[in-house]
This record gives sequence, structure tokens and C-alpha cells, in this order.
Amino acid sequence: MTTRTLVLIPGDGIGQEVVPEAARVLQAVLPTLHVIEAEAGWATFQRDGVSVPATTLERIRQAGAALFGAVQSPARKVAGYRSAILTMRQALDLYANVRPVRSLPLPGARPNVDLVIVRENTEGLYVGEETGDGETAIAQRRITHHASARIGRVAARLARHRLTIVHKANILPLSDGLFRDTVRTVVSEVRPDLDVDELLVDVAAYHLARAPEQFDTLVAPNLYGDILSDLAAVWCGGLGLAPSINLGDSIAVAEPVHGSAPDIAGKGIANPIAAILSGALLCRYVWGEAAAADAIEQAVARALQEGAATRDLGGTLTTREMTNAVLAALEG
Ligand code: GGG
Repeated sequence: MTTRTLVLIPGDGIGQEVVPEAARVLQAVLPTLHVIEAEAGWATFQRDGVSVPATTLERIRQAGAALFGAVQSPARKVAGYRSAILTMRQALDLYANVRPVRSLPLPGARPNVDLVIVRENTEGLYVGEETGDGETAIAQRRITHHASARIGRVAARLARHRLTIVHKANILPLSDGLFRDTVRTVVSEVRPDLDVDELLVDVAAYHLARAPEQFDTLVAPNLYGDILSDLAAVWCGGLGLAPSINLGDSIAVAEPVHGSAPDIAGKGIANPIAAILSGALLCRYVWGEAAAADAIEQAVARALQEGAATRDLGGTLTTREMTNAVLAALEG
């Protein structure tokens, strides 16, 4: 029997509540899963002066898989601080952020949405190179052939029949043009069967809001992918239900798309579904356990169908009760 190790990194705010619950579900489908804990986030920085301790990075490297909760970063510059999630993505070269958006059985939800946003995860505006003198501020936005080619390969691998390249090359012909052209070339080499098209990011936002069913897989530079995936999360029932996974070549960190939600942190009412579904992505993309991933996803759908909902979905369940409903559906 394979023994796998998962590093749990709850992080800030509701990450502390949803990550242990997601681990319970993972251990129900993979009973031999070995779970260890590690720290990262704003609270870690305030205590230790570093947002991601070297021991955390080392544990993730050794295990190859982690489940991260959420991070809360201050909206002002703090000397020496760098966001924990950005640090992990860059230090571990987690270059692809994969965000599936699938309709869930919720009252009033939109049916037939089943799309994936593949977001470049290491460059764009997130290189974090800003200068400013109080009068003018400049942020570097870097696009490279190397990063565009490898995100193109991931998107080509994940797309079923259609791949939409998102860019703004009419305004940024050098940078977004490089992204678009590189992805197109790579995809035509590795998946000549795919139907490849492209949309300006603003047009992509319009179509994602108007007719999300038409999309299969979208690939986008970092910031566009971030914004579009939050927009698209509306269609799976909201951010509390939206999973994601950061993939490198041999390391992965899954994380719910939502943040630390300080307004409800500590109350035990945060929705654990996004974290639970992020665990399913580890099963599918990292451990090759497609049956376990399917089981988790189907149990979540059944629990929601049977009326289970945490308070942010208008229900009355606590975080633990929602997880218990998923566990019961797994057994049922
Ligand atoms: N689980 C994703 C998450 O925590 N998102 C919030 C986020 O990225 N905040 C920006 C930051 O604090 O670095």
C-alpha cells in the first residue's frame, strides 16, 4: 500500500478551521495518508519575522504535496513581509494555478458549467517589483517565453476539446503578445487536435459572466487568471466552494480560492467545501487517485443536494457539521 505524506498549512483566519476538516475527508478516502503540519502566513510573520519558515518549505519539498488554507496580508507595505502564498509559489516554482469551476447542486445555481482556468503563477505583476516616490509608482510586469511555454503545456494537457487564450495584446503587444504567441505555438505542437481560440481579457470577463457553459479551458497570465477565476467562481456557488491547486513539476500545493475571511474567522461557520474539493484535486492531479477524487466530489454534491449548507450559503451548519455531512455522503 502506498504511504503518502500531506503537509497541512492552515495559515490565517478561516484557514485554521477549514484545512483540518478537509484533512478528515482525505483521510476517509485514503486511510494510509500520513498528515503533518507546518506554519505560514501573516500571523507566522508577526511572531517569527518570516511568512514561510524554511522548515515549512522543506516539509513541502519532501512530501511533494500540501494543503494550504488562507493568508491575510496587510494592504500596506510592511518591511520584510512577502505574502506567504506568493513566497511558496515562487520558492517551490509552483508555476501553474489550476482552478476548476463546476456547477454544484445548489438552489438557483447555474447548471452545465464545467470549465478550468489555468493561471500562470510565477510572473506577470506578481513578481512584486514596485518602486515609488509618492508621486509616481511603477510595478514591473514580466512575461517570459519560458513561463508562457510551460503554462501552455499544462493548459494543453488539461483541455478536453477547446482552449481559450486570454490576453490584452492589443494594448500590450510585446508582453501579452509574447504570452499569446508562445502558448499558441506550444499548444499546436503538443495538442494539434485542440480547438484553440483567444479572447481579450475584458471580452473573456463578459462571456464568462454571460455564457460560462461555452468554455472548456482558459489559460491566462497571472493577474487576469486571478480575477477571472474569482468571477467564474460565482457559477460553482461562490468562493466558499471554489477549489484550486498550484502545480510545479514535482510539488503541488492545493488551496481554496477564498482568502482568510477575518469577518467570520474563529466562529466555526466557514464553509469547508472549497478546501475539501482542493483535497480532491490533490488526489486527482498529484497522487493519481482519480477514484478517490471522484468519491469526494460526488459526496460533496450529494451533501449539498440533501440540503447541507453552511451559513454563508444561507444554511445553518457549522464547519464541522458540513464536513460530517460530506463524510456521511461518502459512506452512504
Ligand atoms: N487561499 C487563497 C488565499 O488565501 N487568498 C488570499 C490572498 O491571496 N491574499 C493575498 C495575500 O494575502 O497574499
